[in-house]
Amino acid sequence: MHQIIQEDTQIRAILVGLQTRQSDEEFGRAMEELKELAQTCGIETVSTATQKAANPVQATYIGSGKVEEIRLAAEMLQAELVIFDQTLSPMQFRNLGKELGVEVMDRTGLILRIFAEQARTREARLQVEHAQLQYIMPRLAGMWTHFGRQAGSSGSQSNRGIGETQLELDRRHIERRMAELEKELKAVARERVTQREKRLRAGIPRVALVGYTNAGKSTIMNRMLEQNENPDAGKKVLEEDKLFATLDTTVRKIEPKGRKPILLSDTVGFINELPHSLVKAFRSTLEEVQYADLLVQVIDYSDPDYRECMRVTEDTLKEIGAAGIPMLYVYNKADRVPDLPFALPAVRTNSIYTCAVSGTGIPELWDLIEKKLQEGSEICRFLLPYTDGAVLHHLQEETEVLSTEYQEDGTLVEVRCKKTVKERYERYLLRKDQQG
Ligand SMILES: Nc1nc2c(ncn2[C@@H]2O[C@H](COP(=O)(O)OP(=O)(O)OP(=O)(O)O)[C@@H](O)[C@H]2O)c(=O)[nH]1
Ligand SMILES: [Mg+2]
Repeated sequence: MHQIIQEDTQIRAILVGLQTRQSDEEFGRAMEELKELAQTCGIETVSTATQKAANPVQATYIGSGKVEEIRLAAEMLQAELVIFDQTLSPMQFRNLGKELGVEVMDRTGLILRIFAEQARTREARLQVEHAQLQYIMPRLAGMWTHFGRQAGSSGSQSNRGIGETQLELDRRHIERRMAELEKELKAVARERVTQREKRLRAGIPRVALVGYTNAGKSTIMNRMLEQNENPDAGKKVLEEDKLFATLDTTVRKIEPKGRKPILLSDTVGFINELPHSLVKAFRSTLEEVQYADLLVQVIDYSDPDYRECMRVTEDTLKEIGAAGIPMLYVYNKADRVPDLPFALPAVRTNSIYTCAVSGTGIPELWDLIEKKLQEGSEICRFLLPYTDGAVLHHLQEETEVLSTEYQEDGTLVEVRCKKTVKERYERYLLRKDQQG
């Protein structure tokens, strides 16, 4: 077998930011995040260029003087790539590529590339490829790109200066591939729906970990898995100091000793201005969040910008139709905050401060989750006629049965259940005055 010895192939890039409405501080942080995104992709930042302007220039995003300055810098610093902080229009892409003479990328392209590199499961791969193709389509003419190759287009390097025929061929090729992907994605989503329905019927509450990327969601998932009565029941998930370490939703049943089981899911992290095509592509995996009984928002409390991250998380939740689900706040990485005025874990009604790496606060988080889940449910009594045996069976699967009594006119069951379940079985419900 051959072993391919790779040279150090870190790509050298110049980052470009245009400060329009943001404050200096906001802009600085956005540029810092851009650098981190590049680093996640194995791209080395050799220089950063910024400009202040009320609006982007329509043709080239930044002013022509700045373009020239960057072109010279790229030459001098031997940069092969220039990355822009905002999504460029297809025209800006084309023009900048021509004028700079090196590869051009924008923030969306960068995020898509990270997703492509990290995608592990078949579904994530399909979703990312679809989002990439959607992004490439209108930009085909101006790209000579890594994407072409990754996404299976026949374009790649040849995109530069190619004739219309080649472009047309590429376009048709991409359209065909996108249709194929959509078909496959539908099939995978159907499989997942069946699995979810099975779990739904089992009546186990579903809790989803959500939050900004790198906040510590997967670490918390792993600490909670360690509390499993049967440690083999839940394989660990990947936790890593990296943006978008998690792309796939993992659902695990956790049954800690002396506690009720829950279904816990770990999901993809959010980021400011997550490309829309990605949100759309990931919508089906994020359904686990949409159907959760409780959301646990994990926050990197050591990030000075954590409030902004919370805003982004909540906006994204709205976008995927998961607003209005009860939520707990976990202020994680509290160990990295100097001079905390309280001891860990400081438990509040709706929040807790944790250090997930050491496991500080995890048992208390369990307590909070249990309490919160109970809040959303109530104790009801149903009288089910013996002729409706199947209904009794469903009810037992969907609720937590507290007692069962066989009476003359049917089975009297007392259960703890969610409001939606109560409404569904309303006709069997015993009113308060019948409950004596
Ligand atoms: N100091 C400290 N580090 C932590 C804590 N929790 C997590 N980390 C570290 O933060 C990094 C990211 O953790 P993950 O659990 O992968 O974060 P995530 O939210 O799942 O991130 P994505 O999947 O990339 O969105 C890892 O290197 C963890 O070891 C904590 O409480 N304190
Ligand atoms: Mg993760």
